[in-house]
Amino acid sequence: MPKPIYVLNGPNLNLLGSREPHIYGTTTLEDVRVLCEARAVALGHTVVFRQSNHEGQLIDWVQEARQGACAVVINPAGYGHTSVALLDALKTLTIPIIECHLSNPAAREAFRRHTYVSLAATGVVSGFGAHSYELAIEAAAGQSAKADAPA
Ligand code: CA2
Repeated sequence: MPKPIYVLNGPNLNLLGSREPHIYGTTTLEDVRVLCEARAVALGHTVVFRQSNHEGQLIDWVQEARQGACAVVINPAGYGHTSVALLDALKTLTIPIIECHLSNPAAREAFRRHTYVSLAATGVVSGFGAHSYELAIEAAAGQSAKADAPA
């Protein structure tokens, strides 16, 4: 069994499903966790699924992923647009990093068009609501298998 895929969620995503459904949908974060687990298990993987409103906590989990994960899926939420520290932590990883967004930040306010996380990401999935996470799990599993394949 490969190491787990870490799925890390940033600030305010614990409110998913209860506010701004026109932007983020009605799916809760617990629903998203169930979707991620199902997709991962179908692909022979497991997930460690976490959310924090605190930048340092997210950074600690990224550092933990250096040893503990085969890939990271991260929805950095607002910290994607602001956190050089989170970028610095992600840049220490040698495993695939999939940046994931429910909405399509590129189609929203100008300040959402830049994310620091993208500078470290292997790829980005955005705009498909909760399905973005399922696509991100598929990408993480595929990229991790590619990284492990003999040359
Ligand atoms: O589309 C995404 O997934 C975002 O990462 C969500 C962030 C936003 O800052 C990014 O630009 C795009 C916001 C997360 C806040 O989540 C909420 C969920 C429900 C109600 C209120 C906020």
